[in-house]
Amino acid sequence: MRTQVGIIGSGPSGLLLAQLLHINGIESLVVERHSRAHVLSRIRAGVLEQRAVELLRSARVHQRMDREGQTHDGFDIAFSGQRHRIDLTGLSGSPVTVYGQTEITRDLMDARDASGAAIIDQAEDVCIEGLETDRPMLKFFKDGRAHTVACDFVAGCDGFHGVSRQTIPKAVLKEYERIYPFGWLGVLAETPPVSNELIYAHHERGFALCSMRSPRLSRYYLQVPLTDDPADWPDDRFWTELKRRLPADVANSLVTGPSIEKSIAPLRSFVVEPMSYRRLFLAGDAAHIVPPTGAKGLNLAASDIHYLSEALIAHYASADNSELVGYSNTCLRRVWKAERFSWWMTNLLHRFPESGPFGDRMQLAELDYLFGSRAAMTALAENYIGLPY
Ligand code: RFL
Ligand code: PHB
Repeated sequence: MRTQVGIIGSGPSGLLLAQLLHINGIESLVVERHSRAHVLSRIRAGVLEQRAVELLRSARVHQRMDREGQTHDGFDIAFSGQRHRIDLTGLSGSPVTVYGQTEITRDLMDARDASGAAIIDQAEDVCIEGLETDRPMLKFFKDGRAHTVACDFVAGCDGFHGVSRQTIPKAVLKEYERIYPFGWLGVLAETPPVSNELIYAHHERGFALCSMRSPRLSRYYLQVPLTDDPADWPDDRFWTELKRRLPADVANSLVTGPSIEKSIAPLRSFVVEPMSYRRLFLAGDAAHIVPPTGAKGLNLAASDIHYLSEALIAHYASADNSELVGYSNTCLRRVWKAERFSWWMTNLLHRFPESGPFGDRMQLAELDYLFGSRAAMTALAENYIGLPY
């Protein structure tokens, strides 16, 4: 078999790339380790920058998003028992859209099916060979049979634990990492959201976040120790702890109900440089991870795919390789700024017991400063709605 672009991973990065290439007449093959049902069962991101929304529109997968996505002009930060609003649209000129990553993935899978091109799921032992040549090959097993696909290029869209990054010689890569000493316990519940905008809560017992997927579906998070297991958190314990971390008026109006998903995600900052090696291009979580506090992971995946799709289109349209050559540097400038913002927002809002009483006071002073300064709120807003690309 052969294809123009071999894509490893059918998360949002891989599927969006496949769709943008398809629209521009470039053929690709998507190879995924898990089943489609498994990929669609993962509950992840919820907040889209306007630029990511526009990219999904240009990929022609916007119809349901435009119908069901919710426009949010701001969000609240709660601390010391009070709520304070960040007016995103007023401060930065743009809202964000709340539409689940699971729904985007579903829309992209439907578009892929409609295009007649395949997603090879449940592919085993996917690996890349021949990276030192001009004709890299994707190899994998499907239903016990070995397959080899000759590619012009390979896109490593296989997330943090994928094979693509591991295939690049160690000596070429530099990795930057920070692991945070806590995780996020997430709960999805068929209850009306407690507020019509998101609430990020700083509390001495730890961070909490009130988010949503729709007017009937809520998503809540609690900062928990990394040693905790979801089984340690029966629903009653979760709701009780969430209420304790929210201002009284919010806690009193919280509607609780049975959880339909519960999981713990570790928090990590990670960047690999460079994001490409010969004909292999890394995109999304394969190249970088942000802690979810700034809602940047999926949005960074989108900007990588914007740059990569444009670069591949230029290559096939006019043999212009300059964007492919510049891909890693172009992405990394935006990646590092989103890393900085996500790290800052994580440090601002979580409890870090090891930083002691001085650290606690610094957080409160920073929060107090933030809401006393239009300049500081504007800086937060312009990063949250997403830096331009
Ligand atoms: P994904 O989604 O991890 O997809 C990678 C795909 O590759 C497959 N794969 C392989 N396939 C073949 N062979 C192999 N060897 C393979 N290894 C892996 C995997 O099965 C998978 O299908 O990466 P992608 O596409 O780069 O997308 C990145 C986003 O998923 C991620 O950045 C966001 O979910 C992060 N994130 C958020 N981002 C936002 O922009 N806004 C948010 O509000 C937000 N909230 C979140 C988040 C991530 C969270 N978790 C669980 C980490 C909230 C949470 C709790
Ligand atoms: C979510 O709804 O899952 C979500 C929202 C905002 C974040 C992180 C996650 O910062």
